Amino acid sequence: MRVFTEETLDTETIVSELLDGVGAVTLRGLFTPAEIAEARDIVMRESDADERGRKVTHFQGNAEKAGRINLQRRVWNLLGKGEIFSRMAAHPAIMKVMRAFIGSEFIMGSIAANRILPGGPGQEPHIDYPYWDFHSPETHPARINATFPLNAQATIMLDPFTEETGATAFVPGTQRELHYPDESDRFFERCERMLGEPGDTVIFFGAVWHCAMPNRSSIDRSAIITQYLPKFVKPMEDMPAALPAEFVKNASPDIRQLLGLNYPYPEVLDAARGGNAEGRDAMKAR
Ligand SMILES: O=C(O)CCC(=O)C(=O)O
Ligand SMILES: [Fe+2]
Repeated sequence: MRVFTEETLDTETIVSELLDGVGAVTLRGLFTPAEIAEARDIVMRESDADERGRKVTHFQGNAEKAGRINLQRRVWNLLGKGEIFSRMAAHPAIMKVMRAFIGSEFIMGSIAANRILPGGPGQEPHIDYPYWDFHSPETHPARINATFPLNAQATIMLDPFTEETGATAFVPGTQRELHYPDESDRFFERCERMLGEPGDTVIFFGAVWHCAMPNRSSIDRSAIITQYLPKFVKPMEDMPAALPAEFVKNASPDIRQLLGLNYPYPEVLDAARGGNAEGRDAMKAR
């Protein structure tokens, strides 16, 4: 995986790496140790309080069957749980990459933490929202494909991501052919790992086959997992509904964009302000 810093950030190369290359890149040095420690403290506190692992999670069917789902815990709605998460979501380097990859008016579909406790289980190999149910391709449009992206993921590591701790596994290049991996794809024989240190940020196209892996170490493995989407894709989390009204009212322009507030549809058009609202002239007036 190629590594970029804010100084060497080259969005053209990153876009082609995500679409035509391995499907993932590392951004290094975006966050200070103090910022990572602050985020980690909140994630640990919130997930310690969820001892039974009662929050909804995804791609954990086997762990649920085995009664081990509490060793992998999610913390949802992070924007409401600390200002640090707004800073992470709207980091200028991440914003720059996302604008180039999924369009300047992109939104955020979800921001959550994924903590895998020592002994915790891995996930089913999968692809991410909105492709996450592509195991049933007939529910998607004819000829849908991955020549252009409908998703981008950012994983901000809060702990060392090693083979032992359960660093995310992925099969390089598999984003090029839109396909939900199955047994015959031999995912676990072919996969590589998204390795890194606390503070490293992996940006990947969610169409690449991937999954969290079991944590065989004695330390926790947590990350902030943010999903970014083109402006017209229905987000996974209803963030404006989950956040306090005050938060939404006082949100910065970048956070407003990420919350989808710049793109007002669906709207009750029968009750909307009259006059012309779309078209080149309307754009100019905005
Ligand atoms: O935590 C990880 O390593 C990956 C999580 C993931 O891919 C997901 O939940 O969709
Ligand atoms: Fe995923």
